[in-house]
Amino acid sequence: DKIVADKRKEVALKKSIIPASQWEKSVLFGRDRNSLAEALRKSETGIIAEHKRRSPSKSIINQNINVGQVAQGYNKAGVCGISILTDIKYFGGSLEDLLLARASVDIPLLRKEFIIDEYQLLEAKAHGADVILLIAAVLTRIEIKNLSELAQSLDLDVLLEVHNEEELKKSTMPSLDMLGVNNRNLKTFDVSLDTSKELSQLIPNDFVKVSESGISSIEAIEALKIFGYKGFLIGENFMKSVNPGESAKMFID
Ligand code: IGP
Repeated sequence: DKIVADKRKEVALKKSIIPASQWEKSVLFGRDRNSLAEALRKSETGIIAEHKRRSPSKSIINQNINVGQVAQGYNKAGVCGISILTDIKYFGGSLEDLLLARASVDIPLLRKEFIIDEYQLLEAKAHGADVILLIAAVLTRIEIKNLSELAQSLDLDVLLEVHNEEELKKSTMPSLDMLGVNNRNLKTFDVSLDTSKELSQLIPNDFVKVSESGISSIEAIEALKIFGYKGFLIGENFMKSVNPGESAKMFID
């Protein structure tokens, strides 16, 4: 709740400094669709690797590496896509990180952010994102509909994140590409892969299923695949290493 309240203030301030019309101009020159959902459908490994310097649950993870190098390392390892945290206050990320990653690799990039406003979708597109995250816990069904439809019109893939059955029921709709189950409870920070396993059979098959957070072994991925998961979002386990790309490579080779 605190993160979302801060995010609303941040977006209001940004809008007063750089109007949406400014980003709309750069969106005109944006990239064609580069679908993460498609990449995951075709992939055997399905790794989405994350750039995350710190988090509210773990404080500092890795402050000392260059986002461009991390992105290149992940790309070389053969990941399907890269998630870039752009929240400054709680995760130490920025839109500049997204831009720097974009300049370094061509594979799908996810803007990892607490999205509450259409303005952030224009920003995402203008900074080279291919995919946006929508978190069901902080949005109403109508907000999810409006944001996901706008994202689709901008050629952005949509990953919708849920943590329980109620959020899943509320948010299933055709304008989503991927359904992500967050194994971390954002209110208590408890992590359990059982969350993905329990919710898997409730996710309609037309969505690519992604399991997010707390994944730290190949065995865990193999177990999740049995439940129909095609995508695995991994942050901390790679970022805590001095060479995140090398760590990701061990999950792929
Ligand atoms: C990665 P982990 O446990 O591998 O570092 O988790 C990712 O799933 C996590 O960073 C995340 C997240 C979020 C962060 C999932 N959903 C929403 C911020 C906001």
